[in-house]
Amino acid sequence: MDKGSVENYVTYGEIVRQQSSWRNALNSFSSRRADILKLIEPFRKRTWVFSGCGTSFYLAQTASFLFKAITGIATNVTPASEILINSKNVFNNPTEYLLIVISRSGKTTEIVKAAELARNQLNIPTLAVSCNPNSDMVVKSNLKLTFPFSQEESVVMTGSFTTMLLSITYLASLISSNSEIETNLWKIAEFSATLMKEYEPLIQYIGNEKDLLYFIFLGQGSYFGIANEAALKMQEMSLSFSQAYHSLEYRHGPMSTAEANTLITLLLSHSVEDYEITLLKDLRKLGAKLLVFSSKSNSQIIELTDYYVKVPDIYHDYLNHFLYMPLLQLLGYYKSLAKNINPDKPKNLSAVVTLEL
Ligand code: F1P
Repeated sequence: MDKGSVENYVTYGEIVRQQSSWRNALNSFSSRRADILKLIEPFRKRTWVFSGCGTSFYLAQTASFLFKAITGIATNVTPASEILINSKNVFNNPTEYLLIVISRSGKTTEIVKAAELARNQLNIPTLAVSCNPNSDMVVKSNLKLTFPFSQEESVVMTGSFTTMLLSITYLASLISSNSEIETNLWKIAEFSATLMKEYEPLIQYIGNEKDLLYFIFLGQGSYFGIANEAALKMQEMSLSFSQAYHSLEYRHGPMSTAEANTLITLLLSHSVEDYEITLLKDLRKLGAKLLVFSSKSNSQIIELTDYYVKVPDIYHDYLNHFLYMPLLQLLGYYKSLAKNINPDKPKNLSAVVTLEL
């Protein structure tokens, strides 16, 4: 497939423009820095419960883990549907909560209803994170974290995922006065754009591998949400069978289905790398193809894997997500093109999923 037709899809444009969305968001936040901090101040002692649906739920998983790691504030994570169906279990102790409602559109039924339930019946304030500042979910929320964003036309969420994650990470850096993370957030766009150019040919090559039919994504900690989101991108765009697990969980049963047609993508973290290298050795024996994302140059990893994406070793487990995710989105994208599927029009999906209640 020639480059011209590759770039014809809306989804592609939205994947490659995301770094400029991050810069726009940071510019906007930095001009409101003091105001944002002032608004958040009264909620520091609460448990922050991150919630969303689909991509926004996987974002909540990553954000919940990262936010706690950066700020030390207690967090929890739940799909919005659980707040509707099992609210007593989600909010199950006398702790004071803040509910963080995440939604690109601000219109998905479950998250809109969860926010209403929290505010109106449980007396729990909400912080809305969204790409649509005019949505009811945002307008009615007690607190808002919004930013300038050219709305995505594509059904699948790409730049919206990373830009909302960046917003939450920025907020965490402000709350914890972590100037290193804040400074690095400004640099990450350039690194990510460079990395995308460097590795896009490899990702396209893997996407074109006709024999690869099944896709597994593995990650620990904050990378688990990224693994889930990578699996969802692969499903939505290329209609391929894909799953995600906590990396070491994969050995406890799921690996029995691995075969030569399987691509296992391992998102390596700093903190548990020794365990993960042992895992890699086990995965090597399965006969599947391996793709590893890592921020360390490790000859052992290189020997053990088929494909290797090496990201700069400066951001560690706080910011590597912004280097991994755009390439993982491209993997789903290129697989869809290889299967002659239109990535802009996922089967059975619409840009906003609503429930008739
Ligand atoms: C969430 C969501 C996405 C999905 C599709 C439809 O929307 O379900 O996860 O990929 O785009 O919408 P939102 O609540 O973030 O707008």
